[in-house]
Amino acid sequence: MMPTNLPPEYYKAEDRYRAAQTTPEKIACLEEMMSTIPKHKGTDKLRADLRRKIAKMRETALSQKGGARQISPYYIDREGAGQVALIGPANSGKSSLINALTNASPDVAAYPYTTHTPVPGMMAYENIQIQLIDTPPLGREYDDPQLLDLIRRVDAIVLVVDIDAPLQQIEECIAILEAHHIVPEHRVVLYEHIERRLFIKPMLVLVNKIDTDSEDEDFAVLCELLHEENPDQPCPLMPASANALRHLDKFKQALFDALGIVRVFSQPPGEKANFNAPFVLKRGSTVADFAGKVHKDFLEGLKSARIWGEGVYDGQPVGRDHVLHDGDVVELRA
Ligand SMILES: Nc1nc2c(ncn2[C@@H]2O[C@H](COP(=O)(O)OP(=O)(O)OP(=O)(O)O)[C@@H](O)[C@H]2O)c(=O)[nH]1
Ligand SMILES: [Mg+2]
Repeated sequence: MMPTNLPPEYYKAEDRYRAAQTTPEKIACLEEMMSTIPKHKGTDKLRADLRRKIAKMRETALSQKGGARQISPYYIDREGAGQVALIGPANSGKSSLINALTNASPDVAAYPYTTHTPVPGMMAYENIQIQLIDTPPLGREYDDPQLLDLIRRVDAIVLVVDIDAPLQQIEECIAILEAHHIVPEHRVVLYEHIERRLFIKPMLVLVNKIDTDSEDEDFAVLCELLHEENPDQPCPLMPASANALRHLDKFKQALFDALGIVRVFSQPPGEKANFNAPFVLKRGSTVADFAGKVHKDFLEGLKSARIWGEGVYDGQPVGRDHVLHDGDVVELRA
């Protein structure tokens, strides 16, 4: 029984699914199909079928890793503590920022559409690495489905705009994302009553080309304007200059915060913790989650844990459900 009330986007995604060459592309299309199906009794079976198909494809993808990656540059293996896409209109300085912040060196040029395919790079932040992906421009005439699928997969989005035309660029890019059901976290209240599945992503808006104090003033005006327009959903604006290397440390820290992760250190009994090698966990993770990451033996056999860090006294014994904070040091015993 095929429900007849599927939206047109479902069929568009289905067409793309049929044309897809690689398993990752196929998975992305199936996920898109899934997200367009309204949730009610009449679609239960269809959604269950799709879920099964996606699970099967994922297995196939795992068995052909490497091969698939070569075929589609849009499918980038996650590395480090988080995967973040730098997106935005042509010429806003995405590639320049990737050059300034990571070990990668994509081409930079004064003409638009310099970047044709995504390029990943690693950005050091204190004792962790965050993966940043340079992407081709996002624009009305350029809403490339592969790029949108890449954005659906990442942990956070950095929207890079130019201080010369920030308002229009922010509005246009967010409109394109939302037309494809990708909603920045700060705007999620606007979608409270929407039935379908949304891709909700933490977002920072990086206003680039703030090269001097005079642009700092323009940036301050922009912040005020946007805040007045939308006091309830404050847009997380950050200044930057890729060329003059200004404000970049603050950006790194804001991005770390946006990723919603904590760094926790393992201290083997009788030894010192290695502060260069944190375990990275989602905010809200517990001692039990941490134990599972450190060693599978601890999952079942964890006897006790002691902790040094926030909200505890040094070496305080804690249970499996204790929620960890960034920078905590934990000693596990099996
Ligand atoms: N003044 C100034 N110019 C910048 C800055 N960052 C980038 N630019 C210039 O802006 C132009 C575009 O930079 P790119 O880094 O290639 O921009 P992009 O967003 O990657 O562009 P596409 O790949 O075409 O989407 C180049 O001429 C850069 O030199 C900055 O911080 N200040
Ligand atoms: Mg570029």
